Amino acid sequence: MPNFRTRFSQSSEDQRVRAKLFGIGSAGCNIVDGAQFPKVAFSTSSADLARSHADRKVLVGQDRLLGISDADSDMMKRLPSIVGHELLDVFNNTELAFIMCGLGGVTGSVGSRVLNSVAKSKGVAGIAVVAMPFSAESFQRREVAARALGGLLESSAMCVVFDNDKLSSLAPNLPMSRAFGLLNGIMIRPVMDICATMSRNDISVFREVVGGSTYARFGLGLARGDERVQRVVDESLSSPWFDYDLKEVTSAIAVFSSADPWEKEIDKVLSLLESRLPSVRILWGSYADPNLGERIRLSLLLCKAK
Ligand SMILES: Nc1nc2c(ncn2[C@@H]2O[C@H](COP(=O)(O)OP(=O)(O)OP(=O)(O)O)[C@@H](O)[C@H]2O)c(=O)[nH]1
Ligand SMILES: [Mg+2]
Repeated sequence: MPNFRTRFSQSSEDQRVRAKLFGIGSAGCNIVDGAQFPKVAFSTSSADLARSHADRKVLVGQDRLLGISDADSDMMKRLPSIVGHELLDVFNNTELAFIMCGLGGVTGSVGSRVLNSVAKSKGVAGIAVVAMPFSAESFQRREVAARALGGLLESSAMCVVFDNDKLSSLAPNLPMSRAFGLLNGIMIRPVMDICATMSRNDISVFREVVGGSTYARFGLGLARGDERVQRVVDESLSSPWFDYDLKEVTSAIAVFSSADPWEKEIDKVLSLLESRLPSVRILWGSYADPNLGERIRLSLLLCKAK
């Protein structure tokens, strides 16, 4: 099958996709906190919500005033009957829901699946963006995370997975708290880039391109100077999260940005990507980011079958 490019429709600001971020559990609330999008923080712990700057905060628990920091999974499974209307309302005026958390604890692992299912039932495209625990965390956490991931792959339109262990190749010897801060910034990047380029009309093409291969990983390239096109592609494809044969990739979402995007440069980037990703359908977009100065940036989500 030859490569096939599809561009996000270039529409006006008022046609932009209405995206909302959902941070679930302690990690999820941290991940979404800095992002400039409508956001909902959702937790069993009132401490998570107290720290959060989200527009809307949902405390889940039988006693919603006091909050519950030790979530129990039976309670989370009954979530819709407990916070019913609020759980449905949070998806109003939304076409794209980014459901973000660290897997391995109870709140994020169970809550992300529940929210994804509610999004699906409301016809909202749910993109789960999740971190898998470090190996240094307990075996039990990794087991919980692996099970939760299976559920998310079933229920989401796409599930972007960040394995925490791979962070060590990007930033070795970082203390855990700094590593999480770094990861939070990386996890929000594809969200920002998709939202900057995608319009409401693109939801159906997004679903079509991503198709059944809902399992995605992320690579980022940033380059300046001579050969910046070649280097931005090389850097994005050398992401520590692309630790499998690129021949397995079935579709890709590529977002190019620079201070003043230039069609010829974008075309070169796409041609290079196509030469490295045989038989891949690429959904792509571009936008101007004046903060980049002389640099160009490529955000790449590679999708493959589960
Ligand atoms: N990216 C990121 N990951 C984190 C952060 N804090 C913890 N994690 C990861 O996320 C996993 C889940 O941890 P929490 O978010 O604390 O768990 P929770 O969803 O609140 O669940 P419970 O507290 O058990 O109900 C951990 O095992 C870590 O691997 C963070 O600030 N950012
Ligand atoms: Mg927690």
